[in-house]
Amino acid sequence: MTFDKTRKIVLTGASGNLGRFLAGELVGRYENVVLTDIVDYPGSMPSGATFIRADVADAEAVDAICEGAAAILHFGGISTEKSFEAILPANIVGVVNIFEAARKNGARVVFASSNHTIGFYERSQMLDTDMPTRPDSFYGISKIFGENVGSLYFDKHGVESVHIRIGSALPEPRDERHLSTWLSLPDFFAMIVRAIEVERTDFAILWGASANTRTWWGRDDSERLGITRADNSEVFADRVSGPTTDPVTEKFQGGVYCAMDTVVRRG
Ligand code: 15L
Repeated sequence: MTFDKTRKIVLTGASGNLGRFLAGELVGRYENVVLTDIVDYPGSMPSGATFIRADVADAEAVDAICEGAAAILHFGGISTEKSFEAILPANIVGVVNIFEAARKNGARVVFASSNHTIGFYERSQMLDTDMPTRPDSFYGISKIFGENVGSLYFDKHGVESVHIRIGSALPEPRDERHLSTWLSLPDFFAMIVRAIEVERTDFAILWGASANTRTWWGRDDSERLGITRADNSEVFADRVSGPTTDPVTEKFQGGVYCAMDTVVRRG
């Protein structure tokens, strides 16, 4: 069955970098795109989209925005390492609110997970998504939490979700690490479209990376979902910056997140 493009698609985190890219692409394909973020949409809104300012930690607001949605693309919350106090409402409470709204509306969730769920694996290791997680930050823990909420809501309530462990989604890779973690924007959008439109996903995890020669990431649910990747960072290999001088950053897949001292400094 083909996906009905008039159905409502909600995008949280719409004012962020990836959110703005997605918003622009989504309106070209879907007729009822609702954008939301805790901050206003910067610049001009993609034509045809509706914007509602809201905090994902506010369950009532999330419920109202998601009413009647077919898919909720959850890119809201904090997207880098921050204090646990900051992560808690934005990424922990927020993701539960999203899945509750999905349950009430029979919606599918596409979750912006991250490579920081596995950041403390060494760069010499090839990973599959069914290997144990190894977070490198409170941020990474919050993304593991989101994946686990997805697993619970599928098993308990039948809510489908696709969790994309995004590597480095950028127009072009900038440094040597990105040659392994890069996700081109066209590959990213193709993944999102498939995650929204494929007949059935159950609970799925994808590596959010292109077909990079230097990848650290192997098996995931791509085949089951019919996802293919067209781009390879290797074409940029002679243009990226070299390694840093920090041995921890260079040893682990999460890079600088592994080297960061705890950001929790009270008082
Ligand atoms: C992420 O999850 C972050 O949101 C992004 O800012 C980058 O740090 C990216 O990972 C990365 O690991 O390159």
